[in-house]
Amino acid sequence: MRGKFITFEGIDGAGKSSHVAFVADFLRGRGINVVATREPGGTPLGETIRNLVLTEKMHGDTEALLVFASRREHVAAVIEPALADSAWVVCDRFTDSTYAYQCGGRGLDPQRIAPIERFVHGHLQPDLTLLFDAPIAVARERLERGTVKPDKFEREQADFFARVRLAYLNRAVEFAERIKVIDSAQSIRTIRAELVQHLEQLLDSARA
Ligand code: Z5A
Repeated sequence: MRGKFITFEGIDGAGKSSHVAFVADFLRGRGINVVATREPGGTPLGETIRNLVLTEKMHGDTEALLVFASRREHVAAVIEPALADSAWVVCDRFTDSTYAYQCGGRGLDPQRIAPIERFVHGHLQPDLTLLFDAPIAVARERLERGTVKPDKFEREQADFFARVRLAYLNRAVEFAERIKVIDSAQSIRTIRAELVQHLEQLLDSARA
């Protein structure tokens, strides 16, 4: 049976990456073969593109095309083969990030992105997207606590993140069946309990 595709989304510092390993371990505990990966990245070529996107100044269109180039390689080399092999794929960011960051944040017209999305993965959409949502101030405070040097996106101003957050929340309304909004200002323990509920539902649907 084909595996399931779960994606994690949210503004920088919302806390999504903290939960990727938890979700992967939970599913492994249920006997599922899990591939945990990320975007941009997930392949050697994708990681090279990630480095460019996170460090180089570039036009918003170039940024969008690069993340989709990384994604095309990722879908072909990692995601599709894993799903076909019955593994579940847990992916830190996917195309919702492009609509949120490049369209919401940078102002690209989503109608220009949609044909590229169809070209790159028209046949594939996540089965479940966990959107970690927190007020900008909470996310900023968490990022500032970290010791890693901020990347190009993390150096953006609060209004950029406000637009990214709004774009995410609008997509959650548009794709309410797929995108589940998690209030990530809550404690990690409370969030994990909520994640387990969503995963149990997906496991039920996989068994049905
Ligand atoms: N990007 C794009 O522009 N277009 C695209 O199509 C794609 C990506 C795919 C890299 O992503 C960048 O690529 C991204 C957008 C762009 N922007 N940036 N930067 P990334 O996922 O690698 O980068 P990130 O969003 O900055 O991820 P992150 O650093 O892993 O942050 P996070 O996942 O939101 O948070 P975290 O690391 O899990 O947690 C941050 C801190 O908060 C950490 O100390 C935790 O211990 C703490 N934390 C987390 N949750 C809690 C709770 N609930 N309570 C208290 N403290 C918490």
